[in-house]
Amino acid sequence: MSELLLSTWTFATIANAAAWPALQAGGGALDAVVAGATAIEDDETVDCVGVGGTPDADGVVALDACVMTDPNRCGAVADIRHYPNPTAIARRVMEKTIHVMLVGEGAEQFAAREGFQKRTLLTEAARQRWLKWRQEHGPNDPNGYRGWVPPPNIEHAAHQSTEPGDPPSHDTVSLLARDRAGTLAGACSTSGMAFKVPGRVGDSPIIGHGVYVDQRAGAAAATGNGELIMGVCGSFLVVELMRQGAGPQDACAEVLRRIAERFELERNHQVAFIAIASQARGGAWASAALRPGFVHVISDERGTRVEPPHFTLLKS
Ligand code: SD4
Repeated sequence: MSELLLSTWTFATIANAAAWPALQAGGGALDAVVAGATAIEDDETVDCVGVGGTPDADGVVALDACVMTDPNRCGAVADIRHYPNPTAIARRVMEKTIHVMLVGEGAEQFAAREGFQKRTLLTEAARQRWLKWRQEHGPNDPNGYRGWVPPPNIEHAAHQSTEPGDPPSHDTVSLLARDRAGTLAGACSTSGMAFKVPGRVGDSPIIGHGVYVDQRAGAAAATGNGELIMGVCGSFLVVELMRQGAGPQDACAEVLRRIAERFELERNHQVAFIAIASQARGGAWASAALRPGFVHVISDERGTRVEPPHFTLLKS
């Protein structure tokens, strides 16, 4: 089976550049998704993952991530505030504990014991974004938490006309890889929704929501508004539909339809999925988005390309 690395949003070219050479040279799928996510986490210019990520409403950067290769092989962390590489910590949770998910202080103690190095996650650029947001929509907003308008996600804003001054928001790197042996792996890493209510955790680190991998059926990963994805167990459902015979594009499209049917969508709501069918199911891959604006990054035998999704549900 030929190697494949599929990831979300333009900035994932950083991930593919870091991870593709080793994958193409025969490296493992799990190594590839962790290396790709780590490269983005370490890049301060990416304002939604790792160092440089956008903080919560209190100005605190809180990172979430997970990795998965099969139902019995997955790891996750959430609310990581002092360590830049939550994906590598999630992998360590999978490999070194009997658990799937560690959060907050306990996750950070685990990271310290495992030798991960602390680093300040809030950059000056992110602090300035937060100060601007706080001035405009801060916690004194008379509507309370519900009055906090979810800002448009960065890539959506870049492709659509949005209100001037809308702050950029939630984006996430989700990665799926297939190695030479045909093994699939998935990872997802994010600083979550910009200016989120402190303590909020989205889909990204939750197995079945942000990522799901079953070597017998396929792999899927999500990006976009976590609350919408969580309402339908998004990534799990994509894989489950592939298990039932759908191709990856139809499976992603069906889950997006389910979201559109069951939520009152707002202008800024975006969701996208990437998916790869298992070897036994033909190995095809696809991406699909709720609205225009999403792009995936694909590396395969033809090289690395940034492309629009195969399917978009809504026109705008
Ligand atoms: C979250 N799904 O925390 C993430 C954010 C994201 O594109 O993917 N934005 O809800």
